[in-house]
Amino acid sequence: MTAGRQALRIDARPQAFVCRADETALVLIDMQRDFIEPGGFGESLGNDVSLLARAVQPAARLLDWARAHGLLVVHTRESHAADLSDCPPSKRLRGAPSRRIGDPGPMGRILVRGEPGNAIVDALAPIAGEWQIDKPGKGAFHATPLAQLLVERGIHHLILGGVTTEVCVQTTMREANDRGYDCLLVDEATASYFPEFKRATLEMIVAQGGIVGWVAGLEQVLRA
Ligand code: C5J
Repeated sequence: MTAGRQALRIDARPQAFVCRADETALVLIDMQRDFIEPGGFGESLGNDVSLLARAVQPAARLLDWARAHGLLVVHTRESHAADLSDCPPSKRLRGAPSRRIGDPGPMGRILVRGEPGNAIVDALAPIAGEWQIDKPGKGAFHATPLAQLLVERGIHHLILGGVTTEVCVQTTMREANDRGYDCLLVDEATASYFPEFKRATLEMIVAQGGIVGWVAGLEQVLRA
């Protein structure tokens, strides 16, 4: 049996998560400077971005593990076209941020594709062969080619990390769950500006026998 076809067994809640490396993708959601570093979208909404920075090092260890096991790696970026044609007014105008999507900031235009702030943080920079999906919504399946690409690659299981837990990560996980994917979220590799929202999200995922999916600690994954 080739390495990719071997089963990986991860101790998880609510029960073990079993997958094959060649049928599994690591999906890192929106680990972007715009959310994690000062001066971006996250801070413009009044958030303490240092809370998200905590997930970077665990996500880097998870990424190393996925690369070593030959998993497909997918990085997503929440981003909009320069003319904001894919940003509905309901998203741009909601709330009272200090800077709106498309406004200039210290890392370039907020949440606009190709701007410095829109890049993945250096510690998690994609390498050749990894997919980068630009997504205008919170879920990674909305208005992106992700669904078709995963089908073409024969992917059945997703291991997820990224930010923020209760917004883009949870939305993506629910979209994937509805599309028939078994999804595992890695605790330390995800973070929220609201720690209580992260905790509640992890509990929602595993409740009722895993109604949305599985949750595991980083060490449990690394031992698989
Ligand atoms: C948010 C995200 N929180 N990546 N985006 O607006 O979770």
